[in-house]
Amino acid sequence: MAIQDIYNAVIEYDKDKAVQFVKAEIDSGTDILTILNEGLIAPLDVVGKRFSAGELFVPEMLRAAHTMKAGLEVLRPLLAGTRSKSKGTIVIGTVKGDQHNIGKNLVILMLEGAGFEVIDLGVDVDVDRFMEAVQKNGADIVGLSALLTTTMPAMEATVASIKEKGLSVKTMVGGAPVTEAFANKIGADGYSEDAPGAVELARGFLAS
Ligand code: B12
Repeated sequence: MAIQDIYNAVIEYDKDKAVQFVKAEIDSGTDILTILNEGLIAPLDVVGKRFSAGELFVPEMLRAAHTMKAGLEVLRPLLAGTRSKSKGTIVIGTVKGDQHNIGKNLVILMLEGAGFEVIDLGVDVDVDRFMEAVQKNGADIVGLSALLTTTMPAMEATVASIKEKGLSVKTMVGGAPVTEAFANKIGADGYSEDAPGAVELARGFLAS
């Protein structure tokens, strides 16, 4: 049994095997983040590349995502850890026009595990909904996710509105096409390429 088996199960859209192999890797003591990154996330990159190359289509991308999620469910309790008193409130969502939520949900899982209270606005969230939720919940941080180059302008518009309103909330951004340079350009307070990095950012914001 190896990480490669989990990877292959996702590529082959085999949920049962994905679940079975993730359990086996946990039992054999493999690091949880290694299982997540190498077994469950890496194959989605391959699926994305095959989609770009026209070798597979949206239904296959969706099946791979569902298989990955089935494996992720097994890891969930281990990733979430034990809840402690809230360390701060974070409003998070995928920006307008974008339906991708796997990465965002992973970020939420790890933020909650680290003791933050997270308000998940879901996907396709417009500027007004972000603003309302930040104000209503007195959020300390707002997290924005985007997976499409076409929705990165919506991320920029959301950060700009928050700054314009003068809300005292830190902004952090992420998602596959988002880079540190883009985050700096749009004036976001932080960027991370993955979920553990999002936790570090959030801790840093609230410590300062
Ligand atoms: C699964 C998937 C789908 C699924 C989504 C299912 C779901 N519930 O999310 C479905 C099939 C619905 C889908 C649809 C589409 N998709 Co799609 N999809 C993907 C795929 C294969 C994987 C995405 C994923 O879940 N990755 C795994 C997660 C864990 O990674 P992640 O999202 O990057 O998140 C991590 C980090 O980025 C970061 N992070 C994420 N969010 C945040 C937020 C904060 C605050 C922080 C700090 C960090 C952070 O932490 C996460 C965990 O480590 C990608 C390819 C890829 N490798 O990205 C294409 C991809 C994103 N899709 C793509 C496209 C084109 C589409 C469609 C337009 C296809 C179509 N013609 O209909 C539609 C768009 C629908 C819409 N309006 O949103 C393109 C985008 C190309 C581009 N340049 O914009 C990609 C890159 C595929 C490709 N290579 O062409 N897709």
